[in-house]
Amino acid sequence: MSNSKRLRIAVQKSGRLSDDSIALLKAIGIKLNIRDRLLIAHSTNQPIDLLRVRDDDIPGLVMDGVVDLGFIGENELEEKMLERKAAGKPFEYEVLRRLDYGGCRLSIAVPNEMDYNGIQSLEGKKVATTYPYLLERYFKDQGINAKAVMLQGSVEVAPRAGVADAICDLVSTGATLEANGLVEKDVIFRSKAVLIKRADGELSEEKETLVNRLMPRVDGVLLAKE
Ligand code: PRT
Ligand code: ZN
Repeated sequence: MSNSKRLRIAVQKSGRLSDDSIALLKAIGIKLNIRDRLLIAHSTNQPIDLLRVRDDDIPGLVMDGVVDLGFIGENELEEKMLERKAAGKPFEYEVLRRLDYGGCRLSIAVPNEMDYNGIQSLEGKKVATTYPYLLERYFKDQGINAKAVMLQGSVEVAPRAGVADAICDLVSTGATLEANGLVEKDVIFRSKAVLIKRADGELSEEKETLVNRLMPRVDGVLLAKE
């Protein structure tokens, strides 16, 4: 990014968190000129630049100190933290605020016809997921020997395709599970969107002052919506 004096904020370019994150920035008085195809958007009234990327990239951008702040779902944040920790990469961050959108749960679901008597029914089985680190941590905590099979998409069809015995995926209404003949069994993680800050050293005084000026406005917006 061109000017390191400007506060850099990473947001999801296009997806479930994009609109609410942009709406929050606007609600706290940040004017943005967003052009659809561009990676970077500059604020016209604050020393702030937005980096618009895939949500998967946001934890790493914050943890590597490439951006100062980021909006991200806790599910993705925690998964990437575990992955980076295992790989010996920087994995630290600070949560500034838990937000009021992006709510979902990461759950284990099994085919309707499966005889399921608790998590021990998955002993020795394969479970398809996009969140292998969160799932394997859960198996470990529960003392279960099961295998997380990584799939980037179409997780809900894995049992029918014979790729796995069960799945572990994000759920909000449950309609996707139902449409695929699956039943939600164990919630392993509850998630919302959060605003995070890099923790790899202090921000410059100007940036810190700006963040400290913006946070009460975020609180005001969250409170007004309660
Ligand atoms: O392109 P990019 O990588 O940026 O986007 P993405 O496709 O990885 O993510 P996106 O936009 O789908 O989701 C971004 C974040 O939104 C997630 O990481 C969660 O924090 C949050 N979120 C909230 C959800 C859901 N609710 C959700 N329901 N993310 C995904 N889903 C999917 C789920 O995977 C399943 O396919 O919706 C389906 C289930 O929904 P129901 O309502 O049928 O239960
Ligand atoms: Zn993604």
